[in-house]
Amino acid sequence: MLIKVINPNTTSSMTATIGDCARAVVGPGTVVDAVSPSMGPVSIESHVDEALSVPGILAEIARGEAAGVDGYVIACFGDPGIDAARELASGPVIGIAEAAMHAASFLGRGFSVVTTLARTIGRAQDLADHYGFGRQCLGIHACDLPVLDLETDPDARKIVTEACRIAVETDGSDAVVLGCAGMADLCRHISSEIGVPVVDGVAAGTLFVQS
Ligand code: 5HY
Repeated sequence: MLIKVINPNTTSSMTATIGDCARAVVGPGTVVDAVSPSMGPVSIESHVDEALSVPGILAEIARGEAAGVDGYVIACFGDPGIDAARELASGPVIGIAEAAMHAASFLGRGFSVVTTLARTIGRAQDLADHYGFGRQCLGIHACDLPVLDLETDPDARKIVTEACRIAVETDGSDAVVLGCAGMADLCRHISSEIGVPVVDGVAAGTLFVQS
């Protein structure tokens, strides 16, 4: 099986991390192709960024269809272009927000989302409502780190971990959803630090496509 994981931002170091996290969960015989579009924003932190990322995503879906890809993960928490991508693709297209919220709903009565900047909270809330998780999504918290700082700030891991801890305490939630694909590699560490299941949508989405 061939799964194409599309990082809609054009930061290739983040795409490499996302690819590693997807490959870590697939079974033998499944190949993960992790890509970022050749055009689009370096990070996606607004509705404008999301809109600008869509043409590049659709180009990657079209390329994937020609290459015989079985299914796709859109690895950005705003799930940009998901409906258009599904029109182009013959197999499943899964957004990481949708995947993570589904996975978190299996872990308890309610989950918190920890995102990057406060400006992305509205989109995450809209998606929770749209996907039918409005009641289980108990809170959405920003850790105030811009997306690209996840890779460069030496305190990033600590900052996201503490935001997750506070989210669980504040919301009384049973799980945390990481609200950015750039946090994928922090998932295991945060879960062991705070003692609550933490869901990374890259892993969840990849596993949903594989099944
Ligand atoms: C993401 N932006 O997953 C979103 C997350 C965010 O470039 N990859 C991005 O902060 O909205």
